[in-house]
Amino acid sequence: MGDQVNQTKRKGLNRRQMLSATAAGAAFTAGSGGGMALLGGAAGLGVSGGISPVQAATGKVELSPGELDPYFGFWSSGQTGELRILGFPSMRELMRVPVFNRCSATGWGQTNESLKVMTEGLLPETKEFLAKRNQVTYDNGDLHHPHMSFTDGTYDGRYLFMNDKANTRVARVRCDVMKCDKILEIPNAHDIHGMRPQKYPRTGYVFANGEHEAPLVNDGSILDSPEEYVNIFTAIDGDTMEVAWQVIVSGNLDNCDCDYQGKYAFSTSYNSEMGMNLAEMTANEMDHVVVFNIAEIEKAVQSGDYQELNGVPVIDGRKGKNKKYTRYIPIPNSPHGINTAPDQKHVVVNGKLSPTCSVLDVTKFDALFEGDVDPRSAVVAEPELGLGPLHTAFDGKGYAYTTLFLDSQMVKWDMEKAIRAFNGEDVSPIISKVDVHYQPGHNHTTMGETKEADGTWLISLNKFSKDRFLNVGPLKPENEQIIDISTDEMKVVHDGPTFAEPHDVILVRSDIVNPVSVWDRADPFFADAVEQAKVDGIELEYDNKVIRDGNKVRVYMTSMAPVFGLEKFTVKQGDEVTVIITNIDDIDDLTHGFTLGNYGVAMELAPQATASVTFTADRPGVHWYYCQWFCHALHMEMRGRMLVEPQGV
Ligand code: RUQ
Ligand code: CUA
Repeated sequence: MGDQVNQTKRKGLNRRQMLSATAAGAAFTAGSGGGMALLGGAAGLGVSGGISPVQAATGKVELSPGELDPYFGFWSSGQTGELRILGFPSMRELMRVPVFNRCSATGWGQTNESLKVMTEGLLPETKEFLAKRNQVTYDNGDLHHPHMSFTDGTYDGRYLFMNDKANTRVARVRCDVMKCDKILEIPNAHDIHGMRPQKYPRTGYVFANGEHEAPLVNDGSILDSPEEYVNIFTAIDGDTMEVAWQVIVSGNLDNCDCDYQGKYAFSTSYNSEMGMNLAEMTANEMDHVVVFNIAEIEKAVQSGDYQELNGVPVIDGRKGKNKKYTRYIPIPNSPHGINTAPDQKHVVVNGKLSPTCSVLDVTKFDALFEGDVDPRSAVVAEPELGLGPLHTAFDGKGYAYTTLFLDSQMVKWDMEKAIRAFNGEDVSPIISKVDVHYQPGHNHTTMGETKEADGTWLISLNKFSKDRFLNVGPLKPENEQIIDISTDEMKVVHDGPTFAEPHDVILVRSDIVNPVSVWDRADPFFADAVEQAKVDGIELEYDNKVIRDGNKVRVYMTSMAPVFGLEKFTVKQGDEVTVIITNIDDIDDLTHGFTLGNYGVAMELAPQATASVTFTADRPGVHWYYCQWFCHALHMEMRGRMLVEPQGV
């Protein structure tokens, strides 16, 4: 285990610098302090941009054994409800972080620590509703959009935020431990879809779109009066994870983004008609983008120009109401994705049912709020790109890459030329197109939604794989393809199947994200268990003891490869048992687990973490508990017995 101890120092290690230093590979294998010094020295070589220059030049997606990826990919998983972490561009799946789902491996949705995260942000009425179903939280989620927190226009490695369309929630994952620490149910809104963190000055706000319309007071008395239906835009405080304010809008809300100046957020609407069925929703040729004036909305919250609904200030930003808060820019036709370019000036709105993208200039937004200016004056280009534009990514060199869902293609185009063409010049903005397989939705470039977009890779997230992989039955995987964008001709260089349904991804330079390898004993994640232990006079790192408190029993033990601190404990049938385990191994990658046989109980015990689980001991007899994370040559022997004495004994 000696090597492993040394490797706990890996935190903060920068692989790019390591690859640049010739002797570093050997030093790393040795895991010595000398190796660290060598790596530090390599920083002086002045390699920037976060990718190995060799890799950028060759367009190679495969990495050699032991080589680390230059980017983290943070993937949504759609209706699976979790966040996934892949190395990019190798596409090696590194981790699944349970968020809205339950996880058999880690006990997410079962441990007291995770249940706290999953329940504390639910609305009272939801808790009541779930209690009637004998549930404390939802079991499902539909996670579409993962985005990292920003500082000054680029990723800062603090948090990842993500939406749940299924049950109207927004969650936050801590990047230091890669665990979800907050889940907030959004009141008044329905079915959060588009979601983006504020880019400047920092996050700050997390903007979230309620996609589906509902009566503002949704008490069951209204169905067929669409004029009573509203849609709600929400700004969440990303630090406290509380709703800061909401805005009622006209039309529905699909995707959103914001500027690099900290002044405006904006959302697409595909149902400006406020239709209630397909024909009604697609009736108009023009829908819109709604622009939110953040400073004016904050002033309204200060001055009291709002109604309070479920404890949240709700501002009326509907069309024809107060024009200080919102403006509506007409856009053809049922626009979907909306993406701010790294030039910090332009915003691309993807037309979906229109073959066009509309380019907005954020420097023209001030004028929209100042006088009676035609909102279309903020549109500076509207190139025709192909059928079904859904999302656009950027390379930081002035090029945009748009997915064409119906054409099953990616189109590369020149934003400056699109603007010139819009002004009457005879130029075509389209550089090239490449087939993808099949029907792309989101796409993303390395660092592409930040001002540090580096234009190395593009990924296309395709909704259908059809014939690209071995047939696994009627339910097929989706397909993700990596595209080399180092030249004008785009080249598909990698196919990868993936399960339901990663809508979206962000590609983050690996030096930005530096998780720890071992938990800090003072971490707030398990503060409740620490608190309870204090009350019980227990030192979590040393004591192995059973505390009885009426019919509540608290079982404290440690884990250290390959033994649990208690080889057995006894409770009575009907007791409410809480097992609290502290993994005192402080070695990199030495996780244990606690699985209680035939009790449906399992949880992860990462190095230096405390985890706890509560259950009713209603099944008498001997029940083995065992460690389910392979931890030692004697891992199979890492087990113990719970005796449940039958009632009346
Ligand atoms: S949306 S395929 Cu849920 Cu991000 Cu566009
Ligand atoms: Cu501890 Cu396996």
